[in-house]
Amino acid sequence: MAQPEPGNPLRIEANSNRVPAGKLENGVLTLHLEMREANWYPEADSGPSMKVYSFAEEGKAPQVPGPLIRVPQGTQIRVTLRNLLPAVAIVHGLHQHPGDAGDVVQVPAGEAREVRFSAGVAGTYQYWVSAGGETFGGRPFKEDSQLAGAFIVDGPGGVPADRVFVIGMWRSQADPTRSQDVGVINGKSWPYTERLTYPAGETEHWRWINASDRTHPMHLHGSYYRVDSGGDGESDHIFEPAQQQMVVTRVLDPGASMSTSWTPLAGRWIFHCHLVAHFLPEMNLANALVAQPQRLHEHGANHMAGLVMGITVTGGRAPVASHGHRRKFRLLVRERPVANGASPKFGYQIEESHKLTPTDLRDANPPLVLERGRPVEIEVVNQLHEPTAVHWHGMELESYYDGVAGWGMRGSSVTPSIPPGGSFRVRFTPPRAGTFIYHTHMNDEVQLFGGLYGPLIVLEPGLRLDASTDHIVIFSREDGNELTVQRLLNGSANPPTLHWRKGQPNRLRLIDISPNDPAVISLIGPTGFVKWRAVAKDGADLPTAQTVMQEARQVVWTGETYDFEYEGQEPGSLRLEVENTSTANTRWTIVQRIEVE
Ligand SMILES: [Cu+2]
Repeated sequence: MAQPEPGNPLRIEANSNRVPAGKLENGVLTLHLEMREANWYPEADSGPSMKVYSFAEEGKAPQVPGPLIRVPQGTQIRVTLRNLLPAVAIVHGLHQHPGDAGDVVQVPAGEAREVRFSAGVAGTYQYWVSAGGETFGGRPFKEDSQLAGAFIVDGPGGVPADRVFVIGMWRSQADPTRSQDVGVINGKSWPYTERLTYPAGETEHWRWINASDRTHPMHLHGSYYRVDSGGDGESDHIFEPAQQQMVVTRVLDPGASMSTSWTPLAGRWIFHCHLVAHFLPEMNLANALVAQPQRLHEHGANHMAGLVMGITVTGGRAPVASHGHRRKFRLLVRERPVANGASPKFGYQIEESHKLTPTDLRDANPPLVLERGRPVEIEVVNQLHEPTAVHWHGMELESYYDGVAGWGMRGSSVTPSIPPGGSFRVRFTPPRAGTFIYHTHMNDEVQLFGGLYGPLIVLEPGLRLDASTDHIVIFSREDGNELTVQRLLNGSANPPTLHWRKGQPNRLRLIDISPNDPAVISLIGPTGFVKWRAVAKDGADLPTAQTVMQEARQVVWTGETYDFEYEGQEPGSLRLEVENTSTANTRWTIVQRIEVE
C-alpha cells in the first residue's frame, strides 16, 4: 500500500478515465479502493495544490475523479472500501443498476467494508461519497467533493470507442456573494484540462457525468451534438432514435449523466459549462483559498478557467450552400450611460446603410435577423474601454469567427480579442433557420451582466420577421449585485402588454442568456397553462416525433433556446410568465400580459 512520507503527502493524479480499475477475471471484477486525504493539483502539475479527500486503487496513486469502474453487463463486482479518512464515509452508487439512491454503504473511519453485487443494466452511472463535509442538495462541495468516480456498464457488443468525462467542483463559499469555486473535468481546470484532437467527420462518443452539487448547462461551440442517453446516477435512459435530440446545450443536474455523439467539424472548439460562474478566469485555486478573491483581467486562452474542454478538429470544411451577395453591416459595442457608482452598462447597435438600430442605446439590444444561406460580414466595432469578443451561439461557422479569443483558429491565425477602438470582421453563412444568440465571450462577469447579448434569428430565404406573430422571449439578468439585480424579459423588468390576433399561429422563441439563472417560462390562460407545440431546440428543428403538443411550461437554462408554436383560438387574456425554479430561495416573477383580440 502506498504510504505518504511524513511532510510529503500523497499526490493526486488527474484520471482521464481511459483505463478501468481492478482485476476482471471470469466475469468477476475485484477492486480494492482506499479513501484518503491527499494533495490535489487541479491546475498545472507543478501548480498550486490543496488537500482533499480522494479515492485510490490500493497500491496506486490517488485519483480525481476516482478510479474508473467499467465492466460488461453481467459482471459480478466485489469492491473493498478502506476508509483512511477522519470521518465516516457514506458510499453511494456501489450497487446494481438501476438502483435505489437510498442504498448506501457506511464505512466508519479506520475500517473497511466489502460490497458484492452484480453490475446490472448497461449505462452511465457514478459512485460518490459524503464524508462529513458541507453539502448542498445532499452532495458534498468541500473536502469530500472529489470522492466520486465513473461507473460504466457496457452492453453486449463490447466496449465502444468512447471517452468518459466527470465534472467535479470544490466550492469555498468564504464569501457567499461571490463564487469561489474550483471546477474540474477529469480532475483538471481550464486551461489544464485535457486537449482533445479529432479528425473531421468521424463520429465521436462521449459520456458525461456530473459528480458536483451544481447544475451545468454544457455548451458546444460550432456544431450540434446528439444526446443518446440521459441518466440520474441510479438509472440511465437510452433514447430511441426518434427521441434523440440535437442540441448545442444540454443541462446536467447534480448526479446526472448523458452520452452523446458528435461529428466534428474542422476547427478549434470549446465544450464548456455556460454558467459564467463556472468558466470565469477567477475560478482558480489561488482565488478560492482567500477571503477576498481578486478580479482578474486575463487575455488569450486564459480569459476562461474551470469547466472548459478544448478540442482541435483537423481536416477541411465543406462550404455551406449559399446564395446572394454578402450582406455587410457593423455591430457597434458601446457603453451605456450610467449613474455615478453604478455597475457599467453596455449595448449593441447595428449600423447598416448609415442607419443605427436602435437609435437610443438605452433600448434593448437589437435582434440580428439573418437569412439562411445568405453570406454575411459583420464588422464588430469595439467602442468600449476594454477588449471584447462576440460569440455567435449555435451558429455552425468557422472557428476563427466563433468569438473564443486565444483559441479559435484559421490557418496559423488565432482569433484575437477586439481591443478598445479596434474592430474585427466576422464572416459566415448561416446553414439553418432558427433561434440563436449573440453575446460577449470576454470578461463575462462585467460584459454579460452589463448587457452584451441579443437574439440572433435566422429566417428562411424570402421571409421577414413578423413581430405580430413571431415573438422573441429573451430572459436575461443584468448587474452582478444581488441588491440591484435586474431580471429582464426582452430587456424590460415590466414588459408592456402584447396584442395578438385570434386564430393566428404564433411562434415563441424562448432564450435564456442570463449569466447563471434558469428560468421557467410559461404561457397561462384563464384556466391555467395553455398548450403549445414544441418545434425547435437550440435553433435545430425537432424531428416530427418530437413536435408534440404539451403544457406551455418550459425550464430554460442559460445558453438554451426553445421554439414553440401557439394558436390562440379564443379572444381573451394570456400571461407570459418568467420565474425562477421552485428550488430557489428567493422567488421572482416577470409577467407580460397578452390580449388576444
Ligand atoms: Cu456549470
